[in-house]
Amino acid sequence: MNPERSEEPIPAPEPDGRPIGRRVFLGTLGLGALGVAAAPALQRGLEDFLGGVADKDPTGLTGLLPNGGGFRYYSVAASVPHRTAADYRLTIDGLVDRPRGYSLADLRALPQTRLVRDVQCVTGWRVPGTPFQGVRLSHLLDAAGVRPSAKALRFTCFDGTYTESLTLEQARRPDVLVALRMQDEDIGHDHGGPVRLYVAPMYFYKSAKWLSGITVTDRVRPGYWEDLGYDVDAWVGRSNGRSDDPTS
Ligand SMILES: Nc1nc2c(c(=O)[nH]1)N[C@H]1C(S)=C(S)[C@@H](COP(=O)(O)O)O[C@H]1N2
Ligand SMILES: [Mo]
Repeated sequence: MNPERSEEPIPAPEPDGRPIGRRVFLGTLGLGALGVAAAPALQRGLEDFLGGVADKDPTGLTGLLPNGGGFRYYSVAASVPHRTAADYRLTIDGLVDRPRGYSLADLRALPQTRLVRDVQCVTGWRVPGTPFQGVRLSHLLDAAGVRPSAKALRFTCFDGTYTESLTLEQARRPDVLVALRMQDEDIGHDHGGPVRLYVAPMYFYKSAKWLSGITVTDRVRPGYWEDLGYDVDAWVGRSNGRSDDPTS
């Protein structure tokens, strides 16, 4: 089942514990209450509520397994095609002088950066000291030749659904990677492999899995969760009404 397209009411946590239907909930968004009454509930539970349907571990038992590693697997798409070194491609286009596509081998041949930071999801779970490795996004931007009118990036994914955004200034930070490895292994399918974005200082929803496109744009276009109420500037501990310790 695809949670986004479902017409079924999906139980959602309310502050008082009563479930509400999805349509009712989204209707509230449509009325513009997003910034007012609905915001605290959104910030606590929206991802669990919509994304949690596709969570591969609704029982929470993964945390007890040796390979769980504290991560929960998230996908807003019901199914995601597998891509390998043979058919993976990352395209960079938009406001650049040299648009191009990168194969996995192309990306592996570029200078690699390894970072070890905590991962923090906006729903509350945190995984300490997780290694990510890949190519600095700034490297790919320099290679593409970003035009002066450019202000932001839009990220797209081969799940066909998820999107993300960064300002150009954020994207150029040295702790933002186009990641090929996670936990010192090639990124597996469930964690968004073969290539995902890794934005170390921001909530993990910024780290788009199954990354397939980077488009340089003249303004920020909010991503999937941001259209549903999450903060566009997603600094850990300084956004989404949360006070977690920073991650980077
Ligand atoms: N394509 C895609 N990327 C995504 C998501 C998603 O649903 N689809 N979920 C985001 C959220 S909310 C989190 S917490 C992390 C989860 O990453 P993991 O599944 O590797 O734990 O991926 C982020 N990137
Ligand atoms: Mo998340």
